[in-house]
Amino acid sequence: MSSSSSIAGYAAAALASLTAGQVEFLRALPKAELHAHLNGCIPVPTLRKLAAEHSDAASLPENVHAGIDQLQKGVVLEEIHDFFGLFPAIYALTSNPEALAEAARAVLALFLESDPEAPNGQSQAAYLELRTTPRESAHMTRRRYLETVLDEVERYPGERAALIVSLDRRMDAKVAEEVVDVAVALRNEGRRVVGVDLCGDPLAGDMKEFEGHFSKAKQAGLGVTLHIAETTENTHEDTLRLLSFKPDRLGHATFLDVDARDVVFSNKACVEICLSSNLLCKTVSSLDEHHLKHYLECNHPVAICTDDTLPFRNSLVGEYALLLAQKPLGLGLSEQEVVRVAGMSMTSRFALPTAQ
Ligand code: 6MZ
Repeated sequence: MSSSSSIAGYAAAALASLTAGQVEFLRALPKAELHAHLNGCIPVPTLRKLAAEHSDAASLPENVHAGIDQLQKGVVLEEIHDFFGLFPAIYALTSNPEALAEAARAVLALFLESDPEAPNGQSQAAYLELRTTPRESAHMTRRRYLETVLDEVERYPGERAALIVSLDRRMDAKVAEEVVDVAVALRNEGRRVVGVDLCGDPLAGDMKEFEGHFSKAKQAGLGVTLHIAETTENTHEDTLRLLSFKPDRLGHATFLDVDARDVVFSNKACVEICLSSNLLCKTVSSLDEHHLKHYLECNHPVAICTDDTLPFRNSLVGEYALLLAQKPLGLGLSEQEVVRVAGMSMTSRFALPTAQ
């Protein structure tokens, strides 16, 4: 899977504006992808293969094929809430262990295997922390789901890949507890689970319910990252409550008010920045308005990430191109600044279990 021919939109335009030397510089730069959702990063050809291989292909809902066509052409989102409707069609294809393993293998390869377009065969990421929400189905338990993904992650050495277990804001207390218990148990068994995440529709759920789950994960030595303040509708209380869980990293953190920013700056929690995602979900109107600029000015740790390469049709190299390209296609950072930013992603990785 190539990183540039299959990409489109903001990242592709930024990449196309760079010289061959600049592209080579970005490819060779050691960088960590710390915010990539498994089911949001499945390459289109893999989705088509899974649809064809489905045990009862005729029974697949009609919207699955139409959904894949739409993802290939590019989805246009009016607002971030439209985004979450894309997943049921994808989930219909990754609901048994064999299909899930195939999807996980393809996503790991996308980030970690050599890119056919790179002259020296570099991969996009030196290291990938892949995240996923364990789903129960007629074919697997949540534990089996995570074991299946871990089997694929652990084909790579610890310095290249690890797993973050996501809790969805829509989960009820019983399911969230089960997910954290399984994540901790797998970690204690020496499996390569490095953290837990909170994701899903940014307005769903009551965050009071989640505090105990994240504190249990922390006590077990897992890193904690939380999607936070992703929309203007996220309340001050919601944001401050999530910060009170003392996360190690934050996803997006687009609409932090002054109080919340003070907490984030004093805790030095790394902010996972997803430029194309924010532009395409219309939570940020232009690169010039992006909150990344503020974090860079304040020398606050950030990690540049892709979020969901499937709907956003981006790549990690493309996201870094958005830093280096001249305005208005990019932020016009110098190569030296880009090296510093990439270095921050590498130092913000979660710790591996001691045995690895
Ligand atoms: C919040 C997101 C997200 O876990 O099934 N997800 N949650 N904000 C985002 N930014 C736009 N992008 C993806 O991957 C898909 C799931 O990740 C979450 C959503 O809950 C989505 O269902 P997994 O592998």
